Amino acid sequence: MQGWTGVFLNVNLTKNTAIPQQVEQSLAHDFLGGRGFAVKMLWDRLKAGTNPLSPENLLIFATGPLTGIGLPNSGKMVVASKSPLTGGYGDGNIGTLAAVYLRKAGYDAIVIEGKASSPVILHIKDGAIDFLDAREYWGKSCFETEAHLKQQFRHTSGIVSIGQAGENLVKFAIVVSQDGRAGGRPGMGAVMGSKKLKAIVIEGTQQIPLAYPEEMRKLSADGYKEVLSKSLYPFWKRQGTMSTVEWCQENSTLPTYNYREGVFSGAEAIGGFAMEKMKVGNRGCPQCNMTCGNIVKDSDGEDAELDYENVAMLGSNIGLDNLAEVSALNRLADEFGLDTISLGNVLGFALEASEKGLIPEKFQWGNFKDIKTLVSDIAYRRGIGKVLAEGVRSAAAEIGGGSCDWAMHVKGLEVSAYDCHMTPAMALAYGTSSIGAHHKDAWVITWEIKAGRDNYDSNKVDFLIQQQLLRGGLFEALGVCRFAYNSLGLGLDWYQKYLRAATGKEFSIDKLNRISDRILNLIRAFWVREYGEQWSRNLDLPPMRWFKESLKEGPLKGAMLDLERYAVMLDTYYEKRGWSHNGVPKKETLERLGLTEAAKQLYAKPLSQS
Ligand code: PTT
Ligand code: SF4
Repeated sequence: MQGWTGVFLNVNLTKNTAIPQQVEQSLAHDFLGGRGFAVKMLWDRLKAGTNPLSPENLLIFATGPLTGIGLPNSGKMVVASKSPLTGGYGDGNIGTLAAVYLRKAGYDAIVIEGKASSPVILHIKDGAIDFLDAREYWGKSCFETEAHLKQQFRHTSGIVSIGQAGENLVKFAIVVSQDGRAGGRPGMGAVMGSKKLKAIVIEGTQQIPLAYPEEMRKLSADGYKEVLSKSLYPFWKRQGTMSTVEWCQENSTLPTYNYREGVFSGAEAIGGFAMEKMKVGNRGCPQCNMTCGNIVKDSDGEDAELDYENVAMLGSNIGLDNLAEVSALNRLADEFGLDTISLGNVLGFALEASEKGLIPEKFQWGNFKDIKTLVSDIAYRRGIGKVLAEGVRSAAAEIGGGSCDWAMHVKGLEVSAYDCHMTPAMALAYGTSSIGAHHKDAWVITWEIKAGRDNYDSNKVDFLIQQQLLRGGLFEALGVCRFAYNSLGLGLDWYQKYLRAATGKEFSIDKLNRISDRILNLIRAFWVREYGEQWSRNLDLPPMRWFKESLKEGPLKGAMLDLERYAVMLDTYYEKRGWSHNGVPKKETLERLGLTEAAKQLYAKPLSQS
């Protein structure tokens, strides 16, 4: 099969087995790769109701047909599982040499089940698979683990690992690579920890099968040149995603004091231009010439990586306006393997709970020393850290006092770094995202602000769906980073050309949209299957704070979302997706997309379509 290696590696950590599985061509053509492969495996192989931290759960690393073939931004893969944080479908996208070497080792994906009896490292070198004793690594940070493994396995290996947070089953533990690439927000690191899998080391020496290798070489060289020629390139290299701090501040969308406000008095001090003064270098994913990770010296004098989400969540959202200290928290999160977005949320939640007297601990906004200690307490599940390690949904259920209104999550996944008091389409993007409140599937906020903020019209729904198909569907399946497309303006036709050279097949936009629609519908079906009787359209609501408490500061003072208008927008969204009033894909929708097995299972017993 051209474009794909055509092989998945099925690993069982209980039995110490690794068995290659041939992939049918139809699976590759219908689901492309990445998220598509992941959800298909989870749907087909995971029994509904499986405990996410049990040996039976699957942990999947899946590449796409463009991963690792030398194209711009092609060092990415998806890490997916049933999420211990949300109980639904969970995944993340990580840039790492491990993605490149996985393909060169001859695999499109690794599907891991079981649980090792003691800590283990999975070592893949082409067809040779080893399970190595990892007891000496258990308890070490992601940085220490990777540094040691690099010495042992030369520099021609790709490594992903978990830190102490994953080992201690913190529900928002993430998988880390290369000291700052991080993927799997909804607790993929905890799933890895539950399997006692400390790290995966991959070495690969084979050619990835391509339909037109010569054409691909030329396209690749041209693609790199095209990226360099983009007018936004020089500024991107200077700031990466960091200029979003200033943009959010100007537009009252910078999460501040646990999303109470959209503007922060210390925004300038943590913004892109402040970062530039501290910057000592760039870091990023393999096969990328627009690397976006900004390296600065943190308050301990150590290298730390800054991206927008990290800075907003560990800066304005917790009232911290010292960028060197924000960087130190970010580095700590990378070492422990904690997702920075969820971390900034649980910290903001704890600070507010303390302020309101709902917990006995005394915390103050922006108090770096105490917050730093609290981060360690979360990673090691000590004291109040134990409650927070479960995420804000669970913490709110435990402490009560009306805190569920300001526990900022959707379906259990904490909200990314955009305040939505006055951006209903972005709120709907969070509400209907495939993993909970993440911005990956549809970042519609800049478009929405230009289109008019206080309107809930159906053109917003159309734009949202189009973005979900492109970003949440296509780019999560291709195995490439989306930044060249959405931040520098590399046209979609480039990806169609890449796909043709890789697979020998033509992929029209309609065909790609249909594949994306299939993937996103199967993800939704997975959520419905897992939640069963608990499934409800209320799960597609953003946090109540945005409906109940208006902004108190800034140019949008007084603004908040309107629940009734949001509900109408949600109805329109469901209708356009072919979903029921309850947000469930209709039988005919699943069948139209060729998901007949899913339709059969979901509608095996009468299911309310109303
Ligand atoms: C992603 C989420 C993001 S989204 C950020 S910053 W962003 C946070 N980064 C973290 C980090 O760093 N350390 C840490 N301990 N936790 C972190 N959690 C947060 O994770 C990342 C880039 C970014 S930076 C973004 S938007 C784009 N995301 C892509 C995507 O989702 N798909 C795709 N095809 N291409 C993408 N390109 C960009 O990749 P999750 P990375 Mg990430 C320090 O993991 O779970 O998807 O959540 O992968 O290799 O670090 O690249 O302003
Ligand atoms: Fe990775 Fe950034 Fe390059 Fe994308 S632009 S591939 S996230 S370094």
